[in-house]
Amino acid sequence: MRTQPFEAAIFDLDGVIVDTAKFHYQAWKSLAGELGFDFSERENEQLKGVSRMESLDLLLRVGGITEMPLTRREALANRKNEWYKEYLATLTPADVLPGVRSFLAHLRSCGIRTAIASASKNAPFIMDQVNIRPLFDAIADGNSIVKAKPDPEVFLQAARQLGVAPGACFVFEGAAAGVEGAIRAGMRVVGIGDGQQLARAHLIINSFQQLEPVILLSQITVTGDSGWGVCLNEQ
Ligand code: B16
Repeated sequence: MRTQPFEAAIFDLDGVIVDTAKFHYQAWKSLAGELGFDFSERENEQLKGVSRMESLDLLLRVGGITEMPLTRREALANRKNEWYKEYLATLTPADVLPGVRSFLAHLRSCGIRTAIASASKNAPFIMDQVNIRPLFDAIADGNSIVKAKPDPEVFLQAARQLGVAPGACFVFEGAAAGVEGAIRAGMRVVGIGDGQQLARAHLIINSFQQLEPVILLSQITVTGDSGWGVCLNEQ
């Protein structure tokens, strides 16, 4: 059994650092209402981590709308984003999820580099609202990538900015699309949240309060010479 060197931690933003997932849902639900159909929380799960325009297409599919000109779709996506930004404007530093700040501070005190990997174009605004920029060495987000999760681009870009090899990165993800993207990037993934949705993650925890960073990381060991057979340590 061998342990991979661990040099960097890459974090999803929405639903992992701040619970903006609920704001996305409220804004998409309002848009669905205007278009004349209902949109459930279960249906919203598939939108998590994917880009704004792909989210709109998924929403329209729920409403049985398959054909719509691009200009109209862009107008709808902008409308949703305006509502979403109104919610974001209410965020304060107190909205950072429990345990996140101390987890990040602990990692950084151990010399671990940290980055955000988010599909969101609103990531810089959210980070400023809750004042977490000083906790990160790099930001890869929806403004700098072409392909959204589950493509690995955002994770690879974050690792490149940090100057760390993908295999030395841990990703902390709250969405299935992100877990998939991180795996494709050749990184180890800790899923934060629903075990069923995040089943492909190497380890799943409920929140950063659940485990001390050192204990968490000592529990993850990589086995074998090929692939990522991550398992919980016996001891
Ligand atoms: P925006 P993440 C993702 O952020 C969200 O999970 C996803 O629901 C959203 O559609 C996407 O960002 C784009 O966000 O509309 O703000 O550009 O989870 O990758 O941090």
